[in-house]
Amino acid sequence: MKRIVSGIKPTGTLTLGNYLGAIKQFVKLQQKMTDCEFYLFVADLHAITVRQVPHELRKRILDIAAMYIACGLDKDRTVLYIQSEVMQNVELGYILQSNVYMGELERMTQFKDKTAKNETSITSSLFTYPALMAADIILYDADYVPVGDDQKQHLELTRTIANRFNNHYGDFFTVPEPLIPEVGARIMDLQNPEKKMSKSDSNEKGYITLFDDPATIKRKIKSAVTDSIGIVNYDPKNQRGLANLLTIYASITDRKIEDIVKQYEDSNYKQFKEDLGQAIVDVLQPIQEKYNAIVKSSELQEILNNGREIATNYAFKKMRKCKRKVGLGRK
Ligand code: AQP
Repeated sequence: MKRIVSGIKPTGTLTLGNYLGAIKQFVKLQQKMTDCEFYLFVADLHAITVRQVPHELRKRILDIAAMYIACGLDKDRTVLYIQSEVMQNVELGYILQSNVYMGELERMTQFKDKTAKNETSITSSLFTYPALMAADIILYDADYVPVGDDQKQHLELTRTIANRFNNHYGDFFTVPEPLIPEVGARIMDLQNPEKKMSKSDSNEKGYITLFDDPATIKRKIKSAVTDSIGIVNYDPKNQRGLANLLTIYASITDRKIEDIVKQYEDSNYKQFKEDLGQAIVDVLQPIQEKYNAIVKSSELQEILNNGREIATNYAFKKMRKCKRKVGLGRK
């Protein structure tokens, strides 16, 4: 059976970008790829690469786990776990740090972007993050990893690391393939469509969270940056903000961009934005209801306990063999 692995960092409140670019794709994959098993984790160790407030972090970990289920993942076909609860992730992460070069890590655009924004307090774990990410994936012999556009480079490095390890120590890790969605691959910031929508962004107007109420969602869409052209058309070069809204519209409703453009050919941005706001509300409201029902339930705790047990069993056996390959320990 093929395995798909993916995770989300609890660095902020989940955004529409996380939903459309990752969680929704994951739900679709689960419906389509019935012969695959799904390992999904909350990447709390990655979150602490930048300073977090402990009680907020702990709350977000459960929020993300609950949201995964609320967004429609089949809990009976998902091994859902918290990254820090499976210690072998860290163990392998360290071994993989010894199989990746400084130059490779320095080339990662996400690291370059983050250092550019926050020049004074860059942690060493932010720099070595791709080695831990590689461990998250290859420890479980993932065949596929669904990733947004922005994570493509990290996955490429994961493949490089896995191949390097296999070449040096003999075939051992499965080399994962990326699964990149066609629509919704990259959702941009509503106020600055030059950068992607991010949950840790300081300007709340730039993103919609999965917890926003209907009025907030509509207000944020209404104030999203567009242009003075005034015609609903998909032109990412000259109408970047509008192109982003069209991408969101298409992705959230599972429609084609050209059909939406046609629908609004005699209309204006105001009507378009009102309908888009409503379309987002229609999708997020039932998700929020499900989230409220599950987040404090014992069911969620059971799902996470079960996930931890399955992931640990696999990881324990894999690491025992991995350490033997590398020559660590006594036997
Ligand atoms: N704007 C986006 N459009 C499409 N997909 C996105 N993802 C994130 N932002 C967008 C996808 O969500 C998954 C989980 O991401 P993550 O939390 O592990 O890391 P990230 O990509 O760094 O997400 P954020 O929201 O931008 O977090 P911060 O602000 O902490 O850096 C990934 O599959 C990602 O592609």
